[in-house]
Amino acid sequence: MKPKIFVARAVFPEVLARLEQHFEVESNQDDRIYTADELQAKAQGKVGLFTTPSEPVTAALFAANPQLKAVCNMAVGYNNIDVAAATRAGVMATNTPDVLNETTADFGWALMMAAARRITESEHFLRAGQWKKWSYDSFVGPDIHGATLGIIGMGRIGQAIARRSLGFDMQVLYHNRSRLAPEQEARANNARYVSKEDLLRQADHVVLVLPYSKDTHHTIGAAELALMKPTATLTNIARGGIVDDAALIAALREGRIAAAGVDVFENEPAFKPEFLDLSNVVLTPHIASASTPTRLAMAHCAAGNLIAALSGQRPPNLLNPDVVKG
Ligand code: 8YV
Repeated sequence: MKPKIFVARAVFPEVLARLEQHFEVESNQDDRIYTADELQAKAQGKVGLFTTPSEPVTAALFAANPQLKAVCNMAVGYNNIDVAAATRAGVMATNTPDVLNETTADFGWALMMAAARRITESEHFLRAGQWKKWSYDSFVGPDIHGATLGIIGMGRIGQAIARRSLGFDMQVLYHNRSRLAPEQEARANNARYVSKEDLLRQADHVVLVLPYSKDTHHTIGAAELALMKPTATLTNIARGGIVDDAALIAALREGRIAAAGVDVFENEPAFKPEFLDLSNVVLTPHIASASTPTRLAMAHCAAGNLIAALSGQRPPNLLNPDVVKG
């Protein structure tokens, strides 16, 4: 008898086929996002779960499913999983770091540049048949090249974003929980460590790439937005909740910052409808890692973690090593 797992969201058929070689797989056929209670019910009798950040994996789920051994998230972020509760329950939790660094960094740049250079706004104008003449001030915005880039959250993705700034002759400021080693700063286009406040005052383009937790909730709110230059842009490819979306909407509406790129929202896939009334924001549906090769690599990474965890090996991306100690 193969061990039973539940795959909580639709996934590449080849990854499902790989999992089926090892496990008896029940999968989410309609790709609906399950509530915590529904996932808890689906986990009954399963030893492994394949999840994404849309699914809340709670302490109650672990309490109701003592047979569970591993929860493998297809994402680098894992704020949907109560890892402390997983550890207490002896359940391995894993994520998919590294495989998405470069693709996510590419997208951070694309979104920042689209916001600064007003790409979607001007395309809507063209598509609406409003382009009647050239004008010296049509869709002007801040420059990218030669500007100061501010990165909040200087992990692997933040560093990949910083490296790309070399080609744009930018200065890089960063803020992070801890300062990088000098050789890491050098590789990140000589990024300079500053306080969050100094970064917000000085940067022309601020990019957010930090993990979400209760400590990083509303890292950017009204007070922080007030520090930014009126010509600056803000790009959030981190997590909804890092930014106070209501405060961002107010700042954009009042022109207190020039523009924003927003890929993640508080309570997504729902988002504040006021965003839609603003022309100075580029809105995307949480797609920073969405290149075909990267999403496939993420899915295989999560599957590999599940296979390792349920065959008595230490999964490569174990988040709670205390579970396998001793
Ligand atoms: C995922 C992400 O695509 O990795 C993460 O943390 O936010 C994205 O890369 C998304 O979470 C769905 O798995």
